[in-house]
Amino acid sequence: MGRTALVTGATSGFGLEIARRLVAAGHRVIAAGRRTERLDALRDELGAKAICPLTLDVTDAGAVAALPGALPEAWREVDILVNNAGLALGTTAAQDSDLAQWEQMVATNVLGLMRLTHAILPGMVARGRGDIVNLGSVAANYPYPGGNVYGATKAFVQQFTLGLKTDLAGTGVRVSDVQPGLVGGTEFSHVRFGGDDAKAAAPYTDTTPMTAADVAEAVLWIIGLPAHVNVNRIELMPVVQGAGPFVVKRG
Ligand code: NDP
Ligand code: 8X3
Repeated sequence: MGRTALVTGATSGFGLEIARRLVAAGHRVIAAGRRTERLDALRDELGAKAICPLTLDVTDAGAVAALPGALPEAWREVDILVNNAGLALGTTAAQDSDLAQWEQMVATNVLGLMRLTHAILPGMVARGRGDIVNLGSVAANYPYPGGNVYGATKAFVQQFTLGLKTDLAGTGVRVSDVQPGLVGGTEFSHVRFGGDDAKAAAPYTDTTPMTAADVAEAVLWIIGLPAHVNVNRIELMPVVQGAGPFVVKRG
């Protein structure tokens, strides 16, 4: 039977692909993001029975705390929460970084994800079932130059997921951290480099990154596993990627 999912960051990239695939698999989706016109377009594309658009800035603590009560009555029992909304800003060395960018990454990737979970989790536990899938990153596991706060936010996602897993043991609620590496074709790099198209394209030039479809496939696999199986964390890289070398300054 179809379940009700709430996908944050459903206006673009992974979230949009995950929303489409959830609907194709027979579920219905509360599609959340700040760009209302894209959410409305998704509802028009897939139908109002399949998509409930939710204009939501995950950094708005009050709006998140009002969930799920602020949702239309028929959509309040969220079975699947995909905490996908997130961003990286810049690749500047820590000592040269913009504090406002750091704060926005923490507000979105850490506080937003944490607050969404706090709002939705009690209902799942009361119903004895539910799936929370958090979008982490390989950046949680492998530091790279200029990845400082972004990587730290994704390390939070990993540790929070594992902490939730411990608390939720036996409740029927599952929780997973999906950690992709290089993925092209989303707006991630465009956002990271402030709309500079040349810089945004560089990481994907002359190579074969993963796609949003690859990540969505993993998410659908996780939630489709038998109810007694929990994927704690899963790391995905394209074949062309590997962990970087240590940085050694000489001279
Ligand atoms: P996109 O930039 O394509 O999508 C990001 C989504 O997050 C958008 O839908 C955006 O919606 C939403 N979002 C950003 N800020 C907010 C906010 N304050 N409130 C609500 N929604 C917000 O990126 P991806 O699809 O590539 O990335 C999705 C997730 O996956 C992120 O958490 C990212 O860190 C992670 N990730 C990405 C990788 C990659 O290489 N692409 C690799 C590993 C992890 P809107 O602007 O409409 O609000
Ligand atoms: C996004 C992947 O390598 O740009 O999380 O940090 S990376």
